[in-house]
Amino acid sequence: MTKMTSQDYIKREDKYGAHNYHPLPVVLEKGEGAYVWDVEGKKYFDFLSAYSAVNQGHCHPKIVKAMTDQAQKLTLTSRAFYNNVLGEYEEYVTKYFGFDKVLPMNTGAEADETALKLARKWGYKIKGIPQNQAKIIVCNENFHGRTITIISMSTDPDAYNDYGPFTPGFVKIPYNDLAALEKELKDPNVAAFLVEPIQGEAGVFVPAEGYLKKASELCKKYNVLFIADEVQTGIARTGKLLACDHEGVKPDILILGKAISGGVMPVSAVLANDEIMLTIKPGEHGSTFGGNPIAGKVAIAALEVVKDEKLAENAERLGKIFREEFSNIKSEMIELVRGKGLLNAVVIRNKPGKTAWDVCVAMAENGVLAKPTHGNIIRFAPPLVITEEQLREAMKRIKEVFKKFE
Ligand code: IF1
Repeated sequence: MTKMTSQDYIKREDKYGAHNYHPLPVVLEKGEGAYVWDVEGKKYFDFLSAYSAVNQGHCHPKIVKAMTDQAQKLTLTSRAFYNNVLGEYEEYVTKYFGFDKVLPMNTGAEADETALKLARKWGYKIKGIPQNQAKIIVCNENFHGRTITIISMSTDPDAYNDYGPFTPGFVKIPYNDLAALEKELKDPNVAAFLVEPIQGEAGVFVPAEGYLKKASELCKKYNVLFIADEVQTGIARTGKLLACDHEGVKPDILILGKAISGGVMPVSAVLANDEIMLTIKPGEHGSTFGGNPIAGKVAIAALEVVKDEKLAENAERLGKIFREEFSNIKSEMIELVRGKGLLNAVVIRNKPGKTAWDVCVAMAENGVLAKPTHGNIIRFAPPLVITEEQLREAMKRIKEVFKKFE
């Protein structure tokens, strides 16, 4: 049997798999730290980190060991019974982030949905909003997942077209606009404001200094829950443990996903204090795999790695070098570079044959993997374990690519 080529793998996926993605023509087989290898053995720097789920680097030995050890003992009990791991994880993660309680789920979307349900429940039970009148404020260009309720909040036609009818009860305001937020907060039926501290999918939109702080203060003033979706910006990605930490903001509800498991399996979490969390009673929410023993052990290991290897500090320091180096690249293709920590994006002036996609294909050929979002924005988000030497080597290759397009 001859060895399959990348094209063989691509053709097979095209035949048997849904066409809900348009991947770069790269077929990966192995990952380790900041590197991945394709089926032809070509080595790449991974500058996407599975959309910031692999902050601890690919196949981190400590996290993989936690997973395989637990998998030999007990994988899943469901929540119909107790097990010896869930409480250990719940205590660890609530103390780690400073909240009374955690509601464990699996994907980011499930965690966002859980936060929406908590906000509505709190709105009716505690704030006293009339039944079925609760409103939740969201920002234009948000991304919180792909469920029908979540895309009901979206302003991106690709996310919501032909998926109606939509879930009601959402008010959309411009991101980074405190006046627009305050105007809506005055409505006594508003239960919560859901926001990404940095809008990742939209193209790494970093709001003005103080936006998060002021927004959380306005929410307090009007008795509205401030919900931070840190699925992508959390777990040290932006140079602090949470993006909210840059402004000392403590959300009422914190949503985590992706790198809380180091990317080895789906783990997500919703954290809140008792007044909010205890509005959900037994039997009022759940999930088959939510909080399973493997997820618990994996998340503890993944969070220990963040602290032990000082990933936030590394992201802060190397992010500055990345943006500095990028601003020195003289290319009329580059409109601007923006970001925080190691969550950065470059806006490309697309021209025929010189689009963000063309740049990403050329970078892949030069051993750096990244992917465009919204046509002309390239997100650069390497694993936070990347060393300065590796970053500089990757930058050298990125510069070579832009030079080629001159
Ligand atoms: C795709 C985007 C990134 C997220 C935030 C919740 C979720 C995500 C802030 C849902 C997920 C992923 C989903 C993936 C690509 C990726 C993505 F481009 F779609 F938006 F990262 F920017 N909150 N983001 O970023 O988490 O249910 O996926 O575990 O759907 O294409 P999930």
